[in-house]
Amino acid sequence: MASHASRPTDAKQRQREQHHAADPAGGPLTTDQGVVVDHTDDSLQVGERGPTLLEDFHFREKITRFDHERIPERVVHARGAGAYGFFEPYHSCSEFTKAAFLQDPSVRTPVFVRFSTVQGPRGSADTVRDVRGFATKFYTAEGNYDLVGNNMPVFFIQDGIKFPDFVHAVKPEPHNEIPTGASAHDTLWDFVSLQPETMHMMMWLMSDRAIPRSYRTMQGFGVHTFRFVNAEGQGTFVKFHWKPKLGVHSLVWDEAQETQGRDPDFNRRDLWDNIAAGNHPEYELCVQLVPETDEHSFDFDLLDATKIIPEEQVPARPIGRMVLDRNPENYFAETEQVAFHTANVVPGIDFTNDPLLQARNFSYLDTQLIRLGGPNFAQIPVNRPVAPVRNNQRDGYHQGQIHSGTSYSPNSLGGGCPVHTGADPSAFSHLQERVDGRKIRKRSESFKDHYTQAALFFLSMADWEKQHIIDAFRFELGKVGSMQVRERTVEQLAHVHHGLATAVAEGIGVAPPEKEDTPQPEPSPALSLAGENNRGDGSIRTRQVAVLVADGVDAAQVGAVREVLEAGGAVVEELAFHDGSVRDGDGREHRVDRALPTVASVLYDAVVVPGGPSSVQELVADATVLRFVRDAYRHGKPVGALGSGVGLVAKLEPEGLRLAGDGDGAVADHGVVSDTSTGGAGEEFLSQLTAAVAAHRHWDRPPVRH
Ligand code: HDE
Repeated sequence: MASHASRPTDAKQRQREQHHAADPAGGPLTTDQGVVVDHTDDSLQVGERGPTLLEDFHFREKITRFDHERIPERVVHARGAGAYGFFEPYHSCSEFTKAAFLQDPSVRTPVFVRFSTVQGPRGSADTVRDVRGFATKFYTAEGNYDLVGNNMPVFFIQDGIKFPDFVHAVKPEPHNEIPTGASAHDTLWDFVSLQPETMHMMMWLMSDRAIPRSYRTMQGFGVHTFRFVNAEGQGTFVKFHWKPKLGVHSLVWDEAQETQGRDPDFNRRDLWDNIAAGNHPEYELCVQLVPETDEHSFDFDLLDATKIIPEEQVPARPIGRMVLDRNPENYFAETEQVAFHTANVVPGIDFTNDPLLQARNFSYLDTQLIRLGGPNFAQIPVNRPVAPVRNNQRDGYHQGQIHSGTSYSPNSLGGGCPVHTGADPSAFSHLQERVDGRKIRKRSESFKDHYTQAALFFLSMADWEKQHIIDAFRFELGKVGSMQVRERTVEQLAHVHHGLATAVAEGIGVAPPEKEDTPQPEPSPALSLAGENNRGDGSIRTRQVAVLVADGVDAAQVGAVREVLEAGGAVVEELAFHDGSVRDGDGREHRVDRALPTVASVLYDAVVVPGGPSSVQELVADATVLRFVRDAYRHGKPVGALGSGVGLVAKLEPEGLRLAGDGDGAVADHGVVSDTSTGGAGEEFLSQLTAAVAAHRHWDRPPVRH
């Protein structure tokens, strides 16, 4: 299994074979009318060189169907990847919600999840700097519930009426449709610099959260404050979090950019391959609960989607887990046609008056009508509830039901069906919240602090995360042509953190801002990727480790490395100059997994160079091999070297790479693990290598010059 396989893996192959065996269309080719076709390779024409005949209905049908294969892509979140799975609660949540799927640990609710990027079109690259969508459809016994979240807990704007403005600003510019899948351009930053409520979200977008290593190592958030409602009709405010079991891991920007070319499907492939190989991604659903009586006890407004509730203030309690264990059969039918809607709620889950959520509750149904060509999209298999559907809604494009009987209410001729007595305790009934006020267009005063939580995010970061944020602002604003926009953005940043604003200004040719008093909130360690809560289970499961080999490689060392890493759940791939096999140090044939020219360092999480003098001699002479190791080091990845392999890694010492001191045993320095002894890979080396891989990245290395 590999995250960048160019040939079918065993699992994939098996899946295809099973699929074909089960294919009901396993007979002769027919038209859409079921007429068997005798020939599909040549159109019907007059003589061998004559014109094509209009009466060739098979040709016309085939081309017409082809011409109509596309539907409008999503206005935002066009590029996505989906998977099926299940959700099960850990315990009953009846104290807070009557939602049936949150009551019984023995009840598994099927789910479909779609991960996505926001800005780029369907064919854009995966590893762009962007927000990721994390949308979950729960097919519950009480109807479908959609939790349509993102991998960041806040949003760019506070009121949905600004959404078209924001999206127009971030999308490619209208005259030349540039840039694709990127926010580094004038119109976005123009908007940002004039709309300070974006500041908190921009901190997240400039952080490593915007370039996740994998959809499997990404958090999800419901963003808005929602409401749980229990059987007594009592409401509780709730914020939803998904926490990945493997921890939260990201790429670095240089790597993310290169990966866009090396494997534009990097995240999509990673999800697919891991599910196919049985490495089923798992996420914990956590909730932050706030009693209604505490609605006003925060120094921000719970209805403001540009704010988080720090986990130190209100803990995120785990209430269940979701496992994704099945790939879709057909991308279009399932991942493209899935239709999420924030207003798809079930009894026990309700809305708040968050003006962003209220706007979403209109938009998602509306957008499906155009995208899926009419009102019957809930009948598409991926959208169909498992709960029975009975109502008087009729007809319309793509009606798939053959309704009979009456279609109005009240009726007597249809026996009064479908009934709605209003007395059914399991029916959805909206929480009876008292609301009164004037009709006004006015942002609440309680929504006006745009800087404190932006500062909170920055102050909560580890030093390397802060540096990545500064670099990202410099990169993005460095691509902005208008100096005015650059300056205005720096002015905004100056309200967040003077040091950040100054460092950004220096990188983009703008005068540093005046020192001013900026907010000094207490940091929230839960926000940092370095924080304990984001490290996952500490295992090396599914990490991709490259082992570089050539003729003469020490097969025993490779075997020992493979055995230990694979036992921990990592995926080890031996890369040689060509596919097939090499000769090991004893002249025996030794199979390799992949040819080096088809892959790159950025597609792996770690690299190991085993010994074998002639293998290393051949490898060291090749610039791509040195680049492989250099890139891994630059990107903070573990580097392992054994015996003569240490000599290869040492070639990069003049550039600044740091190896731990000499000595016979295994030594490690910031994730560079080496052992010059000529024996096999010893226990000490293997345990240090495993620890280095488990740490994922090693940030505080001395930099290399190259
Ligand atoms: Fe969306 N959003 N959104 N959004 N959104 C859509 O619905 C919209 C917002 C999110 O994989 C669209 O079916 C408005 C916040 C995800 O299919 C559209 C506003 C959050 C997905 C739409 C927001 C999201 C969408 C486009 C401001 C995080 C992809 C196609 C009021 C909590 C779902 C579609 C999938 C998709 C509207 C803001 C997440 C146009 C008007 C906040 C994950 O209806």
